Amino acid sequence: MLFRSGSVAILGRPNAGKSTLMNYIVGQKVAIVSNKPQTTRRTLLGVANRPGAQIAFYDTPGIHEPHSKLGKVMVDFAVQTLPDADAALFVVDVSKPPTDEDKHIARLLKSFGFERVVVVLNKMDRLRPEYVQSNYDEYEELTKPAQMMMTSAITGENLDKVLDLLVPLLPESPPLFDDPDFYTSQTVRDMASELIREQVLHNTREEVPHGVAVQIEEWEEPQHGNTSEIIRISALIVVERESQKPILIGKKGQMLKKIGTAARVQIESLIGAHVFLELFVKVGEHWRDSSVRLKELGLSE
Ligand SMILES: Nc1nc2c(ncn2[C@@H]2O[C@H](COP(=O)(O)OP(=O)(O)O)[C@@H](O)[C@H]2O)c(=O)[nH]1
Ligand SMILES: [Mg+2]
Repeated sequence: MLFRSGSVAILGRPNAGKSTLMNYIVGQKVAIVSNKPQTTRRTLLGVANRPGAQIAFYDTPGIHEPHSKLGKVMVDFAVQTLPDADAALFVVDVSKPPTDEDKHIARLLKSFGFERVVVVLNKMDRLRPEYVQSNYDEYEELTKPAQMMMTSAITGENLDKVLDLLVPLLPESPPLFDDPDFYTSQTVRDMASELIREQVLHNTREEVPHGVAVQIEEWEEPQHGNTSEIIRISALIVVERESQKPILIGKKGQMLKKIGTAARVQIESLIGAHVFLELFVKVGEHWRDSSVRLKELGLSE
C-alpha cells in the first residue's frame, strides 16, 4: 500500500489556535494552550498516525512583532521550521479579517509556495454569519492558490478534511518514526514544566503571563524497594519583577497552591503516577532579554 510521511510546519499569528489544532489531531496534549498570546515558546513536534500516512507536525510560536529577545528567538524558531517542511498549515482566526501579522506570514509562505500550503480558517464556531463571505474572500485573496478549510480546533470540526488535503502534499515514504506510541520529542520534564506554566497562564492576568518561565529543579523517582510510589518534583517559577511575586503567591499562598494543585493533577495524568509537587517563586530581573538566562531556561540555542 502507498504510504506517505513527512513534516508539516504549523504557522500563524499568536492565538489563532495552532496548538489546540495540533493537540486535537495528534490526540495528545503536546502543547499547552491558553487565551494569552505567545503561549508556545519553542517549536514542538507532534506525530499523527493514520492509515496510509504519518505526519510530523511542528507547532511553532506565533509570528508577531517581537519586543524582547525571547520574542525574537520565538519568531526565529517559527520561521526556521519552514525550509525543512514538506508542507505547511497556515492557521488563521477566520472570525476576524486578516491582520498585518497574517499578511506578513502570507508573504513568508509565498516564497515557500502556496501549492504546498493548506490554509486553516479556524474558529469557524465564532464566525458571525454576516462576515462569512467577506472574511473568506479576504483570506482567499491573500493565499490563493492554497487550498482552504474552515475548522474549529475546539470541536474538531473538519480537522479530518484538513488531513485529507495535507496528506497528498507529503512525499511517498515509510514512517519517519517507527514506534507507533511515539508522539513528541519533549521529555516528561519539559512537559511537566509546561503544564505548570499553563496553570500560571490560566490563573494570572496582564503582564504576569509573558514574564513567567518554569524550571524543574528536582525530580526524584521513588527508590527501589521503597513502598512509597510518589514522585517528588520541585519547580521554580521565574518572574521578571519583584511586584509579580506576591501576585503569584497570593494571599496566604492561596494562588500558588491553586496553581500547584491543578498542575499536579495534569502531571499525574501525564506520567501515570502520584506526584508531590513543590513550587517556588523567584525573581529573574529582565530574564526575557538576557541571552544567558534564555539559554539556562532552554529557550535559545
Ligand atoms: N472558539 C474557538 N476557540 C479556539 C479555537 N481554537 C483555539 N481556540 C482558543 O484560542 C485560544 C488560543 O489557542 P492556542 O491553541 O493556544 O493558539 P496558538 O497561540 O495559535 O497556539 C485558546 O483559548 C483556545 O482555546 C476554535 O476553533 N474556536
Ligand atoms: Mg501555541
